[in-house]
Formats: sequence, C-alpha cells, structure tokens
Amino acid sequence: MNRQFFISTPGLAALLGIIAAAVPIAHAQESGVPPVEPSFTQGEAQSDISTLFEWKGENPRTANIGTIRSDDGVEWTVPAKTHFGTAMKAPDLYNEANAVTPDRVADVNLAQIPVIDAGGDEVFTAYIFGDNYFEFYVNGNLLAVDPIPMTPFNSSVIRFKAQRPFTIGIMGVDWEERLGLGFEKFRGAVFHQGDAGLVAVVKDESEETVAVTDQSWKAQTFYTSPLKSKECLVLKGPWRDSSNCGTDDVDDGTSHFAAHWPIPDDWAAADFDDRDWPNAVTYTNDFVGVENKPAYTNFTDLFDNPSADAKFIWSSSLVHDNLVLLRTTIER
Ligand SMILES: [Ca+2]
Ligand SMILES: [Ca+2]
Ligand SMILES: [Ca+2]
Ligand SMILES: [Ca+2]
Repeated sequence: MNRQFFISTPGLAALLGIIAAAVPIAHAQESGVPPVEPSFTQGEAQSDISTLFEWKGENPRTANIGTIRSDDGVEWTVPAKTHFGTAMKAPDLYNEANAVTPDRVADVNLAQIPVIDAGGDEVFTAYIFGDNYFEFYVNGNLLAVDPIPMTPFNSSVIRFKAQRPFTIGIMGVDWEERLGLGFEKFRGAVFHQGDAGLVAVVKDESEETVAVTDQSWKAQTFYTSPLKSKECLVLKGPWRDSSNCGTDDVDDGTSHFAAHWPIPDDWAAADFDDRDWPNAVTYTNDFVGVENKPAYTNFTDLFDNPSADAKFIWSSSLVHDNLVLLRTTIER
C-alpha cells in the first residue's frame, strides 16, 4: 500500500523481505515436501474481462476480472475466481462507498450486524481489514465476502455462531489493474507493483479476543506475479519464493510472467491438512503503509491492542503474491 516506501527504498524493502522470508523457508525445507510446479502465463489477460466494482469517489479505480490461458492449456481467472456476485457482502466496519465512516469501534452498533449460523451456539465477531479483498470461511462454509474488491480501502465486521474448535479460512486477494500481471496503474506509473496484507481480530461474546492474525496462521500462495522471468521464482518444498523477482515498477511489463497453482476444493475445511503450508509472514503497519487509511487507523484499539496485537499477515511476498489462502483454528 505504501508505494512511496517501495519506490524510494527498494534496497531496504528487499532486505526486509529476505529477513521476513528466512525463517519460514527453513521450516518448509525441513518438511521435505516436494514442490507443486505452477502453470505459467505471460502477459496481460485479454479474455472474459468484466467489472466487479467501480469506485467513482476520490482516486477512482475499477476492479475487473478476466481469464488467461497458461502454456499447459489451463484457463485461469485473474486475479481470482471469487464469490463476489453471489455471496453475502460482509457488513461494514468502515466503508466510504456506503458512507459508513465511524471514528472508533465504540460507535459501531454490533446489535445491528446479523449473526450468521456457522453451526454452534457461541457468537463470535470478526473484524477484518484486507488489502484488497477477502472471502471469509468458517469450517469450509463461506460466510461473507469483502464488499470492495479494490478501493476504497474498507474494513468489515462479521458476526457468526460457531462451536469451538472451529477453523477460519480467508482467501486474500491483492487486486490489480493489469489483469494477470499483478501491476496497477498508480500515480502515473503504468506498471506499478501493488502490495497486499490482511489483519483480523476475532472476539467472543464477552469481548475476549480469541484470535488475532499472527505467524501461527498458515499461508499459501496460489497466484504470484509479476515475475520478470519464470526462473526468478524458487520453489523450496511448499515455499513459493519470489524474493529474486524484483519489486520495482517497470516501463513495460507486458512480457512479465505469472505463476498459478490450482486451489484445493476443501482448502477451508476444518480437516484440510495444512501442516505442510508455510506459516504466515508478519509485516509491520509501517511496511504495509496504513497510516493514511481510516478503515484501519480509526480502529487501532482493535487491531493494535497491546495485550492482543493483530499483525498484518501474508505469504513471503507482500508484493508478488496476489492470491493467498490463510487458515487458523480456534481451539476450545
Ligand atoms: Ca476491500
Ligand atoms: Ca493492494
Ligand atoms: Ca497490529
Ligand atoms: Ca501484488
């Protein structure tokens, strides 16, 4: 999100990326799991382009999707196949597009938020800020999707009934304007590398925090781009490491590559085996760049609570990894 950070200090960003990636790579190598080879596409998607959402306010952006065929003949939806058109939209914590702009969480009337039945009697409340889009599952059931695929930056509150233990699955998508390439058109840069990040807090009915996003979550990437070459992507066990691929904006990115992996049908289920997925990588608020986003900063007592600090999480590349699946289990 903080484009200036990447533009002005690419060396530092790369160094931080290497440091952030070092620990999980070691873990993944130890697991001895053979890597899953991706399908590669090259260039911008040109087929089945449609608009999911158009933001016409300040800094107007359009969230499109499209399809692109890989070398091996598989058709991929980019940036992601979503349930945006069919699923319930997550209620707003903060959303300029719906004129929901509370100054603090105390101004949010939780009683007005519908409680979704996810199987159980205990009521939980999840607060989520995702750059840019998320779909929220409990025990494999899709409860709600982010109402804003790209911008304006928004945050959501989802209430549901469940029984402990239960598994939360979140599909996170870093949206793009150059479909299939992961590039944005941003402040005059026509091939700008956008970045991601997601933070969430889950509380029980007594306001006790039962989960925050941190490195104990599992995170696996299923779509990564732009890659300046296929070879810059390094597979180490289940680790899909793009740290050699460069995060600078380019003048012409139309020949860059993307890597795609098929998403397991049951990835969000409680009994899906995620032991071989890498742990999530955490990123600081500064690195993600949220200081100018009230959808986050109006709720720092939620997201930056000193006794239960939710971290921004993602896979090893906040820039290249554009479709990341995240999982955690809330124990008894
Ligand atoms: Ca969003
Ligand atoms: Ca983004
Ligand atoms: Ca935090
Ligand atoms: Ca990206």
